Amino acid sequence: MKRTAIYPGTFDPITLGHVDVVKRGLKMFDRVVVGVADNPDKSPMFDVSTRVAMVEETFKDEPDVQAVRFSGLLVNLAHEQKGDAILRGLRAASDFEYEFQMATMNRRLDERIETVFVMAREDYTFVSSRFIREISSMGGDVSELVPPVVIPYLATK
Ligand code: COD
Repeated sequence: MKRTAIYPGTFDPITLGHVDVVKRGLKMFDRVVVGVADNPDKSPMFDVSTRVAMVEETFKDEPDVQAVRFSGLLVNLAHEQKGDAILRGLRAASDFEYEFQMATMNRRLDERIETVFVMAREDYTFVSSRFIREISSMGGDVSELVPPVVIPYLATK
């Protein structure tokens, strides 16, 4: 039976840190569904369709990775997509508290769905969408930190 991981996030925009998490997820799961959150509270730089498009273009040659937009509860997305686990990445101790609360809450909502963490690769521990947005909007070079497809999107901002 195929094992599916749901990798949820804001992906505003997708970075090479996110790509690394997906690739490592594919070593443990047959399929990774990247769930792009449509969360109006966050006022992201890119609208949700653009964030989904960037993920789709990044993984266009990877048939086992699919991008979907979601709103509402993550566990509902996991049910819809027949997900076996939630996949998340950990960069530093500062990520831990939020991730721990989220994993605990999701387990309360559905006992069967486990959250699986992968540690960020050393070269990407400092990469975050927030820094990418900030550096890029101030004219800095982020080409070594995001998938090449993201660069033209950043240039529109
Ligand atoms: N290396 C490794 N991992 C990384 C890196 C990196 N360089 N950068 C980011 N990551 C990891 C993050 O730690 C995270 O695990 C994941 O990648 C996605 O990151 P973001 O920043 O794009 O996404 P978030 O953290 O903003 O996503 C939050 C959700 C949208 C998942 C969350 O708000 C949610 O689940 N919303 C749905 C509502 C819900 O179900 N709520 C109840 C559960 S608490």
